[in-house]
Amino acid sequence: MKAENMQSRLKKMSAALLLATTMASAQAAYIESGDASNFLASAQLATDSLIQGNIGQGDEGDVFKVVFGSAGTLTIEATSGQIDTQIALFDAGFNALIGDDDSGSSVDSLLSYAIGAGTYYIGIGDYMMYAIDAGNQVWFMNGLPPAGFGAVSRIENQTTILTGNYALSLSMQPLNNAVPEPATLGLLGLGLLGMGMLRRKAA
Ligand SMILES: [Ca+2]
Ligand SMILES: [Ca+2]
Ligand SMILES: [Ca+2]
Repeated sequence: MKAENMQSRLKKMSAALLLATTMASAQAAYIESGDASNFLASAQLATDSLIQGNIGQGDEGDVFKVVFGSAGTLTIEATSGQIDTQIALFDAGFNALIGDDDSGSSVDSLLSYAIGAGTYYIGIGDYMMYAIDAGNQVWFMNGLPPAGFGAVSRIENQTTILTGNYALSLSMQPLNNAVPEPATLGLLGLGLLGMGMLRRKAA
């Protein structure tokens, strides 16, 4: 092999290696499309457990629709470094479940909530964020909503806001449903049956 050829091959190999490394380190994310609505009914469907968006001037907040295939403890962590994040979780019926302002690092938000499988909505904006229900009651999106708070129509910022990018990281604990799937149960059942047969033979 000519030295020239060898060099060109090495170049190609290192380029391929670089690409592979980049692909492995780049986490998939759902990127806010334009400006996500602050109304729950017109929320953007986020298809990844990492959501990246932006709060611009005049942006009342962003709501994302997320769908979970199994039950578990959902943890939502907001990180920004630019805005003072405030987040809240809503169920499929638009009921407010829980919100958080500053439980994360610095003024970032962090919350955990036990959920069932299904559709949920996550709202985020810059402090101070309020959820407004169909009866025009307002809930400051921190802690649990007051009793009797109805279905939420929108989230809204009611002061001058900071602007900037944010990331929402969603994680479920357990990651997969802890209940064994039917196929696993079937195999387990066969194994137990086999053990029973072996015992009978030995007797
Ligand atoms: Ca936005
Ligand atoms: Ca928005
Ligand atoms: Ca905050």
